[in-house]
Amino acid sequence: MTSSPLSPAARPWFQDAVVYQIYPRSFQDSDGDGVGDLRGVILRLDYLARLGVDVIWLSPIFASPNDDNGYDISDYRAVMTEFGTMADFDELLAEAHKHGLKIMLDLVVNHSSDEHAWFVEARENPQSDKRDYYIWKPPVAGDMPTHWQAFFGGPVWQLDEASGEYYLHLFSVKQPDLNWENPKLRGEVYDLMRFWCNKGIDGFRMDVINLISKDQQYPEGEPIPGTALTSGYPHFMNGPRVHEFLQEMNREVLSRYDLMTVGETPGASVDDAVRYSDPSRHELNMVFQFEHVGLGSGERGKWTNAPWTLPELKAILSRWQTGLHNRGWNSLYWDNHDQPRAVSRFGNDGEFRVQSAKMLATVLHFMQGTPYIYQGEEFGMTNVAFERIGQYNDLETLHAAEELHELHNWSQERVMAAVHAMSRDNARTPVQWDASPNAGFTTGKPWLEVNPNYPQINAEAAEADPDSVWHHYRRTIALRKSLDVVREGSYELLDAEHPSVFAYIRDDGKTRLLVIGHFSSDTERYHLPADFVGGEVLSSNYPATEPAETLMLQPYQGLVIRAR
Ligand code: ISL
Repeated sequence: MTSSPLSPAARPWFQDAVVYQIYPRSFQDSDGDGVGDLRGVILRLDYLARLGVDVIWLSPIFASPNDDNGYDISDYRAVMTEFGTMADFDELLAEAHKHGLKIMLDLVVNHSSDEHAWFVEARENPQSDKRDYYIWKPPVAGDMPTHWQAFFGGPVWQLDEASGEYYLHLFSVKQPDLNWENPKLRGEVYDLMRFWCNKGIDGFRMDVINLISKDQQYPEGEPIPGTALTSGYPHFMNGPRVHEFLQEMNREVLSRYDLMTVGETPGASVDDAVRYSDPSRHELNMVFQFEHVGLGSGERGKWTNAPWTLPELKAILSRWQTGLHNRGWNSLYWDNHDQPRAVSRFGNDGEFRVQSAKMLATVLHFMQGTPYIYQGEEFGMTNVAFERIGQYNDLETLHAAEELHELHNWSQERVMAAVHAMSRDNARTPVQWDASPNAGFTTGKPWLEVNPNYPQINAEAAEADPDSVWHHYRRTIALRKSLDVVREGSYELLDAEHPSVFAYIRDDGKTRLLVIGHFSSDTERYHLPADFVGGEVLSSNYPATEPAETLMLQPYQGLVIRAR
């Protein structure tokens, strides 16, 4: 790949795009059933256009029994009944395009639902050609083929009594893995992708796409302490044929349309990401890496929620910045539907909620890559702390709460503290649109309770306040687009070991930017590099800061300074 900047015409549009993720179930309900829907998204297109984003990524909208809220698909060519009809989708796509917004769909093809017609037939009739669309294994010495642990707890193998064979499910029992070794199955996937491409969609986010190729030996994994299970990660993450499959998908589908693609790739290293996103390899545009959101993981995975330090966070993000520069392309995110709210996790959602949410936006959006904003992040939505586990919905949370208590003897208090910090439902409480009942999300009973802080924290109030997190996001989006250096420039981390200041320089030979994020509720003296003294402040979350030799950084201050 060339290191010289491409002319604007030759530049792929994904490099200039800002993506906004919608989790449709929690976004906007239009018909009072308590579940967000496609017509609800149409109602909010003006809002998204005002914010200035370019692309909407819709979490799965397809027919699903909702074991995992749409990440278990029973018909890839139908819209989930609760979300509306195909006519609603067509209208949404047309209306989005009129608003200058592109639509990216969520492609979930590592697994389907066990209620998909393919799996129903495969299970009922082992002789059918659908049997081999999934992964079946006979018992080994009367036991399951391996003891790999599923992402949502328990083993990955489920015994099918009728045939005496096990099927593989890396996620829930209701999410059987598809067998990518079977060329006919791959052909089915490419067909369903074409179905949506022919409607005119603009891209795919690909769910756990780096798990589709399994080590065909199915070796046993490393034991997981305190359980009878093992970790199978090395045997299915970035597996032996994954690049071959993606190149085939690219030839068959992606290269034939004007699409943006991002692969979700837990466990991918920088080098893996280069292999996925180097344009000359014809696979994907970019991937979601997991290292920074994995901070604090421990013996019980994310639930361990151990303390992390700023130098660790800086080291990770900086390694991705320099590692992909001129070799691939980064995606930039703090938040999504699987993660706790960024302002609660990386910022301060109490006294400094507004300042820290703005600072986090600044630190992320001036890096090289395509930024992703998760619904509600743009006005600083926070984690929720429901009192009872029964108020939670997410299957991962519910499985974990049970396992941590019953298998690992965690007290209920400890379990609830972990749930409050890490549950995926932190991201899934309904979007807080205004101060009316249920935050304007629904006129009915919301499927998941609204965060009780909605009278203070909501989109309407944020849009009305020029000093809000929302306006900071709007200005940040516009500012980064006006600066070529954000897209093209090199990245240099300053003061790697500084415990509370995240500072880096972007430089494209014409413009030098200094980006500073202060991760602390104290003040801090910080010395500016000489060429930024007297420079121009392009963005700040505090009033008038003069770039003097020594800056007195305010709590959670975020700044962008252009060199003289
Ligand atoms: O959510 C996680 C950690 O809390 C991850 O383990 C997550 O399951 C993993 O990143 C894969 O996520 C994707 O696939 C899952 C689905 O539940 C997630 O919502 C999706 O983003 C299975 O389809």
